[in-house]
Order: sequence, then structure tokens, then C-alpha cells
Amino acid sequence: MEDHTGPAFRDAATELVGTLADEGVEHLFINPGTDTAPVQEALAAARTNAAPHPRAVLCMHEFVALSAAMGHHFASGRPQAVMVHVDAGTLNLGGAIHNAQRNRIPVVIFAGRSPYSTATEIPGHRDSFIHWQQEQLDQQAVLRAFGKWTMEVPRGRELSGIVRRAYQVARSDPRGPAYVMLPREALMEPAGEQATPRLRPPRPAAPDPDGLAEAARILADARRPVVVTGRTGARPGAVASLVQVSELLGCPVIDHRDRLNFPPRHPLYAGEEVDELRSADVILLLDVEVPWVPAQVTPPASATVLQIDVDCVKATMPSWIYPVDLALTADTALALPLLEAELRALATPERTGRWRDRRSEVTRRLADMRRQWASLAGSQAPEGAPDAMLQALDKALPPEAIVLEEAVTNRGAVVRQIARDPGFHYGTGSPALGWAVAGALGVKLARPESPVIAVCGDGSFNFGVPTAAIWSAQKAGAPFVAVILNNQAYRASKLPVQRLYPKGSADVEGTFPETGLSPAPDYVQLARAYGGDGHVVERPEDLPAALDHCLEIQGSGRCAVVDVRLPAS
Ligand SMILES: Cc1ncc(C[n+]2csc(CCOP(=O)(O)OP(=O)(O)O)c2C)c(N)n1
Ligand SMILES: [Mg+2]
Repeated sequence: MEDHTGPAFRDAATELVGTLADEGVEHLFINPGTDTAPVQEALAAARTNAAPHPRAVLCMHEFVALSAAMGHHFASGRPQAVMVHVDAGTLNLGGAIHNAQRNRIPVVIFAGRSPYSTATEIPGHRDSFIHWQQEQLDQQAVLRAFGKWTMEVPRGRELSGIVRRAYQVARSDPRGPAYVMLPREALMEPAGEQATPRLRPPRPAAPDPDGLAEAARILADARRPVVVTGRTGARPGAVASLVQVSELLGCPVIDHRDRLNFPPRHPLYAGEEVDELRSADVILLLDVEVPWVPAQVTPPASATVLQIDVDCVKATMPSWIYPVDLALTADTALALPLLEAELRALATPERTGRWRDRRSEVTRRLADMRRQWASLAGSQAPEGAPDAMLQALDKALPPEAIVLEEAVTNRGAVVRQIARDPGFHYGTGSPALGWAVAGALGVKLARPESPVIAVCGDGSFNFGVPTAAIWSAQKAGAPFVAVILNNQAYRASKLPVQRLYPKGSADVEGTFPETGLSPAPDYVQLARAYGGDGHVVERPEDLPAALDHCLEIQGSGRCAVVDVRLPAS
């Protein structure tokens, strides 16, 4: 039997800790259990010996752990690691797994697995009731629909290769979560004598040259080209290239803002003004999951649809049925500069004149749109209240502040009024709600020099397990400010009832008990109970002072909430 105390012994858990550090993982977002003991021991040993290791960040809830990892990746671009307790912890990841999948987060989720053996001479053997109760027929099945890849480490000596492989899969385009089960005995076994070196993911894909040339010709001859983007800003460098291409062609850019993809104050920025699609003759889809919603807008059937994306086919979305004429599998950060060069080579005087005319015409139209946005924020009408509050927030935010958006039915108001620079705004187009507050903890860990502000609905704030998020963020030294758009409702779940059943029973009854969140909790007291603080804001003019104070609170290491009272929905 191995001597588990001798200095020469290197177990698989120790190998895991070193491997994570070598993969570039800065933080291990952990909620531990009986089966993570070897990893906790290995982390302590690494801290004591100053061996490379990720910093453990204790998260009071698993949804918080994975959401924090997501935020960290947004802000740092790094691969992530989350560690949870067996089946129970895996189930508690909940909707965060969906968010990690759709946002292409290169994260490896490690989960314990009940020990197999009752033999007391086997280190890590079963030693409590719970080891029978927490063993499931197929623990990995929880991840099956959402993960890219799952595997169990059968023996300590296999751990190195399996973990390297997990990161290779998670980091390869289209990126996404991988899941590794770690039986306790395997963690306590010796590591393999030969550690597996890093298995590098493929380099980003460049577009097929012929296809790119064809796309450039189609765009160059277009009369009314429109760009639709969702997360081209995942690599902030790509934003500058997108600006060049759109300026050249004079085309509006519809930005669904899963990231900040286009400078919001640019004259060609069209926000979510999907009406631009109604008259388009060429549509260029860039890193966008939902090009348009047919129930809202249908582009002309004659429009030519071009697409550049690392995942053009989107096989994980069963009904992704869009008429794409020419799809190029490529990283837009590589493809857009090449597209710009192709367009410049095609710039005859006739084309240049047409592009310039288009640019003037689109600029004029979008300037009108921007004036309407401003007047909405200036109106005293209740429907202008979110715009007014968010405009006040935008003006009060310091330039280095990072915003996470989970505003749900006030998302449009955020798009209209909040204008950050690329790399300073994160959304997610596909939320299992609740990611923003914990995401803010991850962003703050990755970019500690920036104030970090989660702008979320009151429902979304609560979905984020705010008690766990606030406590975990403060404990980790990564506090955030949450701006709660408090309309005392799940408005998004009320509107469809009214839309689908106008003057129906629910409308006539008028109480909507399934969606009303009043009486509203005292969010400031909630923050205080966990060591934070905050302010209630009733009027836009009071928002700057409240935010300033909350940023000071954040500066002192505590979380703060700004409870923005909106008309009840
Ligand atoms: C985890 C999860 N549960 C439920 C939903 C369904 N859902 C979508 S929007 C919404 C209401 C969100 O409320 P809030 O954040 O206050 O935004 P509002 O609709 O009021 O603008 C709900 C419950 C969801 N998307 N995710
Ligand atoms: Mg609400």
C-alpha cells in the first residue's frame, strides 16, 4: 500500500491542482463536499509550499459558482474551473449550465463521485451513509444536453490526460462546458508518472478564401446591406474591424449586445432596431444566435443572407431554420479584417459613391432614432421611467466601470441608454435568469481595478441567489454593485398573458398573482444582513449620489444595491 504521508508521494488531487494552474485557471470556484477533501488538502499543500495553484473561491451556492466563472471568462478570456459536490452540487448548477453552454464558456466542471469501495484499506473508501444515497445511475446525464463532453477519472494515473483533454474540448470552438467526475479513491491514488502536457486547442478558424471573396462581392454590390451581431465583441479587437467594414459600406449594425459589439454612439449603431431588416437586400450575420424573430420582422425573401461564425450550423439548437446563402466558418476577429481588405480592393468609384450615399441616408435615419431614444428618457410618462433612470445611470458611471446587463423587459432601455466601450459591457442572450450578480463577482475578480455593476430586474436579482452571491463576493474580495430595476414583477411573464389573451380572464381579473412581486423585499436590508449596504432611488436625479456612495461601499470591500423604484408592472 502507498505511504500517503511520505514526501515523495504525489496523488492525483495534487496533479489536478498543478494542472489547473498550468492551464491558466486563476480561480477555482468551489462548493465542496465529502468527496473534495483530497483537493482541499492538495490546495492547502500548494499554498503552504507556494506551488502553482488556482485560488479557491468559496461560493455559497453552485449556481453562483458557475455564473462567477462565466463572468470571469467574459472579463479575462481565461479558461475556468468549477468544483461541486457529487450529484447534488451538479443539480444545483441548474440553469447556469445552460448559460455556460449558450455563451460558449470554456469551463471544466469537476464533480465528486461517491467512492466505489467499502474496503477500508483503500484510501478514500466509502465511510458514510451518504455515499450510498448520493450515487446515481448516471450522474453525467445531468450535463448531457448542455455539456460538450463528459468523463469520469477511473484511476489516479489517468487524471492528467483526462483533465488536459477536458480543457482541450472546452476551449475548442465552439467552446463550452466539459464535465469531469472525480471518485475520491481516484483522487487519492498516485498520479501517473508521466504527466500529460497541455493539449492545445486548434488555432481560430480563418474563412475560406473563395467564400470570403464571394461574400465581399455580394456586399460590395448591395444596395441596402445590414449587419446583425450578437457577440463579435467577445474579442474586443474585432469591434474595430466591424466599425471599418460598416463605415465602408455605410450599413447599419443591429447589435443584440451579448457583448458590446459596436460603439453605441457610432452613427451607424442601430441598437435592436430590427426594422432595418425589412428593406435589406443583403444581411451579414456575425456571431449571432437568433438573426431575427419571424414573428417580429421578416426580411424580404429576395435578401441574400451571409454568415460568419465559428458555429454556423448551430446543431445544438434543433430548430435553427434560417435561409443562409453563404456561411463561412471563421473567427470574426480574423475574418473581418480580411473582408475589409477584399472590399477595399473592390472599391470602384461607382461603388464608393453608392456606399457613401448609403452611409448618409442610414446616418440620418439613425440620428432620428437616437433623438427618439433621448426624448423617451426625457418624458415624464411612466413608460419612460426605465429610460430616464438608465440615462441617469449612464451619465453617472465612471468610464472604467463594467456593466453586466440582465434587465429583461428593460433590456431595450439599457440598449438605448447605456453606452459603454467594448470590453466594458456584458450581457447574455440566453439567460437562465440570475447570472448577473454572481457574474459580477467573477468580473471583479478578473478586473479588480474596475467598478463592476450588475443591472438586473428584481426577479433576476432574486434568481441569482443574492445572499450567496453577496457573501461569496465579499469573502473573495470581489464586491459588486447591483442596480435593481424594481418594477415589483416578473413583467416578462405577465406581458405574454396580456398579449395572447387580450381582455381574457387574467386581464379582467387584473391581479396577476403569478407574476406580481409585491410587497417588494427590502433589498437594502438584505444587503446589510450580509455586510453590504445600499440605497433606494425613487427619482432619476437622486441616482448619481446613490451610485457614488455605492461605488464607495464597493471600494471598501462590500457589496451595495441600488434599489431603483420603477412604476409597478
Ligand atoms: C431560471 C429562470 N426561471 C424563470 C425564467 C422565466 N422568466 C423569464 S423573464 C422572467 C421575469 C423576470 O423578472 P425581472 O427580472 O423582474 O424582469 P422584468 O420581467 O420585470 O423586466 C421569468 C420568470 C427564466 N428565464 N429563467
Ligand atoms: Mg421585474
